[in-house]
Amino acid sequence: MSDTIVAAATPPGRGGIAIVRVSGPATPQIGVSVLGKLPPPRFATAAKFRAAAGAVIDDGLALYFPAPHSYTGEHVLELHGHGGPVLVEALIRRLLELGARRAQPGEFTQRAYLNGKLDLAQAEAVADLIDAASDAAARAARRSLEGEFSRRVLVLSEILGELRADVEAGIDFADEQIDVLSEDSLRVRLEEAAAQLAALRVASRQGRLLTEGMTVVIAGRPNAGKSSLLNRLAGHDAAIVTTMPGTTRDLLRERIVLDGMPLHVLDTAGLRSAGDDIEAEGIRRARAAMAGADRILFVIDAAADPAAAGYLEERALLPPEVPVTVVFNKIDLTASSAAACEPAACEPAPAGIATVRLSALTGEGLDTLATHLKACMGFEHGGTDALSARARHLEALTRVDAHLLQAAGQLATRSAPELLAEELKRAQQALGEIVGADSSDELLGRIFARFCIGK
Ligand SMILES: Nc1nc2c(ncn2[C@@H]2O[C@H](COP(=O)(O)OP(=O)(O)OP(=O)(O)O)[C@@H](O)[C@H]2O)c(=O)[nH]1
Ligand SMILES: [Mg+2]
Repeated sequence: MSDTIVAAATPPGRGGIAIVRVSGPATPQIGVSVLGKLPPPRFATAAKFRAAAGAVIDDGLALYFPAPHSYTGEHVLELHGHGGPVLVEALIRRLLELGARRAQPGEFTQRAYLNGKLDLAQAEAVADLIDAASDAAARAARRSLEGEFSRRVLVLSEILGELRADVEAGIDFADEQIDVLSEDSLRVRLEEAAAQLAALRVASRQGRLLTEGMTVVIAGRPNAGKSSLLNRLAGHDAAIVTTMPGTTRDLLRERIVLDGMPLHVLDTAGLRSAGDDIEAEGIRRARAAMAGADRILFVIDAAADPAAAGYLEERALLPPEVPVTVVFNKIDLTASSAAACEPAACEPAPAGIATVRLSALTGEGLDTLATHLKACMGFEHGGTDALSARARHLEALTRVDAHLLQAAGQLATRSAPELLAEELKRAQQALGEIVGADSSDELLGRIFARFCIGK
């Protein structure tokens, strides 16, 4: 089907060893030409890598993996040579001369996917594993790569498939007065599927936070210390801080890695009735940012507003589905510091809301905030349940959820079984997109372009 591709599998630059990898139908001939003969399958064999005229380009180990027992499912040859960029390039040029072409980013993994070695979610997990910025993210990626995510998607799809088959059988035998929709077992099975979906969504949402990073929006009244908190988290003066309320007008984004945990932190304009059009636009942007956040840090000036009235007034206007942590800032100005704060002596925390007390000025309490954010991401437990997942997976799962809700509604109102079957079918299709049951070239292009060359 395909060309034979070549790329360095190790990163560019100097190193102990560099690995050049070849995959495709012409691999055996290319191997013979460059090595003299093919090494026995899967045995590391010392060899000289030769130019056309017989001169030695480099020497090292050669490994041959005949199809289909290789990473890509094709014939693969790995040449392990000395880790010098000039040697690597000379070797690649020699392999190009023998008929290979340079691989595109992710092309080895794309071939593994096309040859059925991995499904799409697993292929994406390969990239997540390579990009993992923390142990927890790496563990989540490994679990997805091993197929746990895909397995759970497929199990769910099977359950829905069986349900649909039963509903459709009911349609076919409608003459015989079997009222499928009245059957309690259908409802129970649908509920069971919905419960499995809910668990899968939790695990993958957590995985996405670990790999793509949690988006945290800092919001609150003017002058509460939002920009000071951003600067403290970023470790540099990203935002302008002044004593004047209304200093921040626009959104400010910082990408921060907190103990290996990726965070996208957004500073926003203080929420109040705007003084002018610029501020009004800033506040509109602040609200839009909050709606797209994984968590809102609502900053309170603990000295000026110990009862968090600013939050309580604003509460009804915050996006209802986004969790909030109320951050009492400026505790250096209050009598009780974070450490000395007895729960009973603290300001009454708004009921049911997580609170953290800190001083953006002195840095006190920042570690508590970090621990809190890590706990929110499931980072503390090493993300033991997390499955690395992408935004596109979550979006598909959300659609599955919507179809199951529709299906449950149809079951409850005993509407036409055809409608119920259709919802189940659409739910299954959305699940299929995750593992790549029928994925478009455009989607594949987008996914694999994000890989490094040589993977
Ligand atoms: N004492 C003390 N002052 C602080 C603390 N955090 C911020 N400030 C001061 O509070 C004032 C406002 O801080 P900013 O960070 O600009 O507040 P903001 O919430 O971004 O304000 P706007 O952008 O106007 O909405 C500045 O004078 C800061 O130095 C703190 O923890 N302790
Ligand atoms: Mg500000």
